[in-house]
Amino acid sequence: MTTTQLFSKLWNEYTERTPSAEKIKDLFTSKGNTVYNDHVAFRTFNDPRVDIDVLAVPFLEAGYEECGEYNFEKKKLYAKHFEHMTDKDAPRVFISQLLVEEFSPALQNEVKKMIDSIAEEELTSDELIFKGRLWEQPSYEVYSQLLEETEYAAWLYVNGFCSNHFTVDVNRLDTFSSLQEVNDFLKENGFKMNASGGEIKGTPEQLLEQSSVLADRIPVEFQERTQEITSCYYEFAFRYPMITGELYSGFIAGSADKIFESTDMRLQEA
Ligand code: OOG
Ligand code: NI
Repeated sequence: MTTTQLFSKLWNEYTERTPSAEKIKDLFTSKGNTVYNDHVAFRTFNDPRVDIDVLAVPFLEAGYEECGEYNFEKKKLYAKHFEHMTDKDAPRVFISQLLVEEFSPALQNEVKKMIDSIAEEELTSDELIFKGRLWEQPSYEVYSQLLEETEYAAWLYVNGFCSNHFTVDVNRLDTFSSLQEVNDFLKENGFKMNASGGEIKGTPEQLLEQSSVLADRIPVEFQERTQEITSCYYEFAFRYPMITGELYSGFIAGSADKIFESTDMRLQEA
């Protein structure tokens, strides 16, 4: 698959689960902007059958290379980011994985059950990123138990493998010149921002400012009952130039730590 095909397939599938993203993109377009993506992100477990390196395969095949790694000690996550070697318009890719062995035996067992139930042909398809949930209908009880230990695992249990957010490249918007302006515009239009750690994460000195809306909610049919659960969210990134004059291209772990919380059900009512 070419890079363009890859991201248009991901976008179609993402906006089905995240109608707010399509609405926000249309709002920007209607104001005269062309919307480019700064990056797209994925979540997974560190089991070698589905880890970062497995999810990265379609991107590596499309011409991406590994560019940075990040550790999240408190959330017990590890992440890598990838960039396209030649196509400067291709979005960065951010993939994180949960360090499963650092959690309770009960959680480790649930994760093992999820991955054990994925069919062999799915595991070897190089297309896990499009597949969503590949295990049995979730149980609300299991979901709640996972949520007590880590929101990340609970979210993955329900949503499976998918792009958990696209990110607007704010530098390339024509009618906005700062992230604050973008946030004000989103709030005027009724969208709720993730305020964990402040609405704008990062500073000009760190060369990257980020914000995101709270994740959409979609009805999930659990074994016990149907319940609304967070799906995915939309992010906004503004990058500053380094001394070389080129825009900073990495991520900031301290900011990412708070961006992860955009899917946290417990922020929704706050
Ligand atoms: C990723 C959160 C981190 C960023 O841009 O720093 C991130 C996630 O929610 O899976 O996207
Ligand atoms: Ni992001």
